[in-house]
Amino acid sequence: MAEYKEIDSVAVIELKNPPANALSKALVTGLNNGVKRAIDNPRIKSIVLIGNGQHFSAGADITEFPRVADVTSKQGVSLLTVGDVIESCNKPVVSAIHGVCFGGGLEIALFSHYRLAVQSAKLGFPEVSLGILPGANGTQRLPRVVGFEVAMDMIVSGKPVSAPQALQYGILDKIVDGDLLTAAVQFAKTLNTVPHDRRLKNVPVPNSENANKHFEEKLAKIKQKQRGYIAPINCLKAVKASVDLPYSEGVTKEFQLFMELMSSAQARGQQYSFFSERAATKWYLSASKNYKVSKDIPVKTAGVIGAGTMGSGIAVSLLTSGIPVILVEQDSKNLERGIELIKSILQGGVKLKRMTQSQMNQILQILQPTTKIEDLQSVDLIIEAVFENLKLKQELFSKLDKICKRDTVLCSNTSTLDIDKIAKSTSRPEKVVGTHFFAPAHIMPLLENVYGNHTSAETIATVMKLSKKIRKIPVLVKTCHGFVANRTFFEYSQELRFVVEEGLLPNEVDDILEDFGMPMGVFKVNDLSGIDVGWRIRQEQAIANGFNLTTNTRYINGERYCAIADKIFQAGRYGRKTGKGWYQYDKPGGRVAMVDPNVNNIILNHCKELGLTRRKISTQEVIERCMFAAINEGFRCLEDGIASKPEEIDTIWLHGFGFPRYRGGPMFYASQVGLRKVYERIKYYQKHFPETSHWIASEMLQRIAESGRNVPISEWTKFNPTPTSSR
Ligand code: T1G
Repeated sequence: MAEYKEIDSVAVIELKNPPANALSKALVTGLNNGVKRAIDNPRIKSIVLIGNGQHFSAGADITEFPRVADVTSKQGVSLLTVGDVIESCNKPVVSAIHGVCFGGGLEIALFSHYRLAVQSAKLGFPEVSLGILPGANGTQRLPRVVGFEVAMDMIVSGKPVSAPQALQYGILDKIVDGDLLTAAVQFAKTLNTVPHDRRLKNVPVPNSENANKHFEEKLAKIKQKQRGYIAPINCLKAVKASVDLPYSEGVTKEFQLFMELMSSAQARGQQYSFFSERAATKWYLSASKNYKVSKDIPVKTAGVIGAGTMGSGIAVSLLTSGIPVILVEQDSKNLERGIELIKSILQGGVKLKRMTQSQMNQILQILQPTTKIEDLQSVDLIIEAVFENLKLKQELFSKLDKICKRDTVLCSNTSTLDIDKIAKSTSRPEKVVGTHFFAPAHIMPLLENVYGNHTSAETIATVMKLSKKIRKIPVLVKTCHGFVANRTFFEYSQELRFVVEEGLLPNEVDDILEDFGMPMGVFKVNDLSGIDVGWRIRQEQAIANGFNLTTNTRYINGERYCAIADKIFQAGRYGRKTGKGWYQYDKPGGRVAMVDPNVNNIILNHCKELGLTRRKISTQEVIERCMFAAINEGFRCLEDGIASKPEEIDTIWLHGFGFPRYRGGPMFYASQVGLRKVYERIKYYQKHFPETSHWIASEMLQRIAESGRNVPISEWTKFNPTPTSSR
């Protein structure tokens, strides 16, 4: 786990725990033994610590986290024990860094007396995103190198810094070219003793005069921007302790704040999220079709059809990842509007210093706008982002099938339509796949990729690989109406409309959801996506099912229906874009949502007309109803084989809907509430709302709940009553 060798008078200890040298118990013990061996050998004058493979170290081994004591305890070999051994060693210790040097890895480096790195290395403390803080004295050591403000920013944000930036901050002593080991050994040979100030615990925190002011400002920002999260606050407090307390007391404070986080439900949720995001990318259809064995087609050029808001955002995602795009619109007016949209998105990036003006100009060089669909004949992959209408998409795919080279992958950015029905219009159904982007497409991290019954493994591998290339978090699901995202979100939002029909006002519901941790209440989301959009979808569905939907509709085939949204639409309130929807806005397109008495009147009149008596509804009922409805549908997606594991559903909610990371996702939330309780409450709501079929409990949920034991989330799928053959 830690390999020891000697090069002349220098001991080299190589951290070896692929793929990222996570500091497992075994690696930490190996490191400790290596350093002690070097100390005991009189021929050795200095020590180099270096990572094997691609990284120095990704920090503590998160898979070992339930055993908290392993990370910090003074008993046995912990990071702190080995850290003390390194720091107090009289032979100079040099950390030689490449790849990532994160968390506990950076703490090891800060215990070392010198730090060298290659130009491409990245250093940081990402612990906050796991719901914890750097618990091996990182919060006390980093400020002693970089000062209070920079340490606070790095530890509270969790964002890594580049090697040049780290050099500027003083974290690194040197950036080296060429072979890192050779350079580090050469450097180590020039060292004889360890000066007092090379042991960071001896050094005061520089530039701490304005620490109180910076602390207060940061705290206010955290409370506003990371509402509900406790880790950033504890991170901040721990860094502040480095200024307020002597080192020995600061580390005690850090330990106390660390333990508080480590035992919190939030940390469990955030750590689950880390692993579920990774699990979600690992798709498996069969032994010969899965992420390990299936090869992708390299996407060197792409086409995007439709230059509206979605199409433009998709084009930007591709272009900024270096993929040349041919952008197709039906006429020059729409094309021009799309180009302007793309330019304004890129210009926003320049303003935020994410790119320079010249980089923006280079990006525009690889954009080829056209009104001729024939120009797409030789691209590797096409993403269609036209209006959500099956017939329109079928016609388009049929045309593309005739125009494009045989191996072009044809993707539809549909959010609901059955991929098989679109694929049917081509002679290459194996090349047809769904790529469901979320708006705004250049920002939202999720990409819900959807395979149909004929989609080939090669096509799936291609879109999964492309997703990563364009910096998205991909999840693969099977086709059905609405896939996982919209199927589960539909039940969530429908239940909330019922809550409004029964007694609460939209702003009251939104407040509850935002307190729960959603970035935006469902009615504000609805205003953003457009009330007209939802109305059109409902109308089209009704027509397709031979049903006439009116504002008096209360039931569709015996199912409860709430027509308030249709009445909001009828009042010409289409959402933010018209300056009014469920809320009143400061201006059309404005962001400031205000309660509008006219909306309340529409709701109250609706209830009066239907003779509905409104009632008080508790926060608990609101959360249970929307979350449990979504969770039940999540279980149904698993039963139907639309999702293959709960982690996929959770990743979709985290990155498609901004579900609070500290709650892990709806399925993880269910596991925390307890499936027995979830199941019982679903049965309770079914009794009270028999005309809403989403309260019929999923069989899989029922089986787990009635199993009489606390089944871990990783074992849920074993209870699937109807496992699909493809899974
Ligand atoms: N522990 C265990 N496994 C880890 C790991 C870690 N720290 N980091 C990565 N892995 C696994 C990951 O699950 C995946 O496994 C594989 O490595 C490749 O990762 C005391 C308390 C290092 C930049 O938060 O940011 O130190 O899915 O798919 O895109 O204060 O992983 O293949 O089975 O992400 O190249 C703080 C988290 C720990 C770092 C590589 N450290 N990791 O990214 O590949 S807490 C972190 C990352 C701590 C101390 C504290 C990234 C990466 P599998 P990957 P990648």
